[in-house]
Amino acid sequence: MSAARTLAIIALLSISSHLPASEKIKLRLSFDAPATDQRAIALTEEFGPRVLPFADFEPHWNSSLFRQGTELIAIARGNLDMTVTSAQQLAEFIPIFSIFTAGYIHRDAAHQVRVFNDPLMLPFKEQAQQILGVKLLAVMYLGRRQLNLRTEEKILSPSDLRGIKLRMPSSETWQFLGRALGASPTPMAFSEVYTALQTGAIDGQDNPLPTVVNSRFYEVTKQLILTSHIVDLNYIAISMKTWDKLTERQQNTIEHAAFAAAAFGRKEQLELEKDLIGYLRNQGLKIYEPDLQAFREEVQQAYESSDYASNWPKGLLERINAL
Ligand code: KDO
Repeated sequence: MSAARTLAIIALLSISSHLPASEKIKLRLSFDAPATDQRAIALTEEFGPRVLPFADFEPHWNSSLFRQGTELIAIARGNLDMTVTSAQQLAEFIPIFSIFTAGYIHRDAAHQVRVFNDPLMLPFKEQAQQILGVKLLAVMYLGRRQLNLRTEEKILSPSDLRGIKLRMPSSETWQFLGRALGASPTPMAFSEVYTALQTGAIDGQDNPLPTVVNSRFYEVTKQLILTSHIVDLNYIAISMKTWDKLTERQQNTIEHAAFAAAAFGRKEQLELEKDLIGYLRNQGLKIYEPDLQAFREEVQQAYESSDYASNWPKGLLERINAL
């Protein structure tokens, strides 16, 4: 964080009233990313300090508190205050979220923000609150997911992925995306992926370039295929039980802090994505541009003819595409 920003935050904190530690609200967050991931840094540097006057932000990275995919249930049961969740995890409980898990649905980071801020998002936010007791505060940019394999065969189109054992996150919609890409998907928690690539238990994984670097997957893989099959996102989420304990002023501060963290993380992640192709090539990875049209057509066709699409309110896909 720049010195100017640090001074500004200190100044902000010094004038605002600090609650005694005993009266501070505890905000325990569990997330599956490592502390060095840009989204973790964004929350530590931009969210924590802004809520310091009245809340004790306590992040737990690397799924050290709750396993990946169990955070939303923990919040619903009152055992966790915050998490960074995904459309795929929400879709496990709220089918309409499956539209945001479809390959090629979001065009870029700016499109994600327009969609999240648009009135079309209200039913999604309301259902998350009503069904899970979770409030979605802001949308984080995770990045364009690429195929990252330990095999060396050239992959140009979905048919080349036949028989490739591709690890995808455990949510059912991730497994669907793996099949839509033409591979044989296998579910696995994020924290197990490096070892599985090292031992050959899987042929590959998919994640954005910043994650491939941050989790050092390039050490145990041979190639990247730039499918950009989903411009992936996360949502900063807070328990409604925790939210309802806050004053309106504290709620506004929390919303602003989440927005600031998401904006900071998005800027950093976009910067990283630009620079990492060269870096990964220097680390020995072969990097290929596949037949994007072939992947896009195959994936979009799979979703449009899927049961998921029957959950999507009429016209919603067109409204998302029009933003
Ligand atoms: C993953 O498990 O591959 C995934 O990318 C899923 C995302 O939704 C997100 O949870 C991410 O893991 C973690 O934040 C690690 O980057």
